[in-house]
Amino acid sequence: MIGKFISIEGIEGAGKSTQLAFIERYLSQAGINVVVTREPGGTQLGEQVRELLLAPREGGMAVDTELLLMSAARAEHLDQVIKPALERGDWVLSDRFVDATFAYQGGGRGIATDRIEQISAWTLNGLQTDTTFLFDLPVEVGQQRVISRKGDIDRFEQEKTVFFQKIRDCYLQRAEQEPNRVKVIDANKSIEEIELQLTAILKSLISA
Ligand code: Z5A
Repeated sequence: MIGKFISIEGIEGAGKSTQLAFIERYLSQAGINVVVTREPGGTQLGEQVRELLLAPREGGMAVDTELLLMSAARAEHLDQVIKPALERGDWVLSDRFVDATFAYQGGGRGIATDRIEQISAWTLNGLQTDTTFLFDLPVEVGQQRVISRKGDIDRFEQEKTVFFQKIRDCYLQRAEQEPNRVKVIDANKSIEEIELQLTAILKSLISA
């Protein structure tokens, strides 16, 4: 595989979608073919699974069901989109990938890390992102941004502050464990300041 694989992570309202467009533009201007995608989703089947996962539902969803549906959507995404793109030499830019499973289903829902490691080893089969941008900011700031934005609230956005605090902690722990792969971006800054942080990392990724 010769393309590079980038994912963007963070709690809700961290500004991932906003900066995804900037990263795509930056890479395209550098002459790189970039495939922009997202999880859960990215394929026809994956988008259907996304709808199941995000729709608010009375009685909730068993945490193992949530983990397995996220993983099933990922298996399809890898097979149909990510691996073919990397094999062509394109770069892949995904709004969330496996770190979200460790943070949300592990940190947030409390599923044991070794269980998530097992299913991830099966699904990923050795593939991992080259770089993951972790957009970090206080939970309350992210929540405020989501409230200010108009639109329906999904099943995850209905969760309380403590849930997102556990997710943030888990993400930061992963960044500490894998500093070469997971790059922490201070997302509690202006859009322009965040772009500067991203540019520095993107430059070194392109020249690597
Ligand atoms: N999930 C999971 O549990 N397990 C998994 O394995 C995977 C996912 C893959 C869907 O994700 C849900 O799936 C997600 C985790 C779960 N649930 N949650 N929460 P998603 O990525 O589609 O949904 P999201 O995280 O809720 O996205 P979001 O709320 O749209 O956040 P965002 O993309 O990071 O933020 P944004 O839309 O770019 O910005 C939010 C607002 O802030 C918007 O009005 C912007 O204009 C504004 N903004 C952006 N940047 C700034 C700055 N710098 N300053 C001020 N205002 C800003």
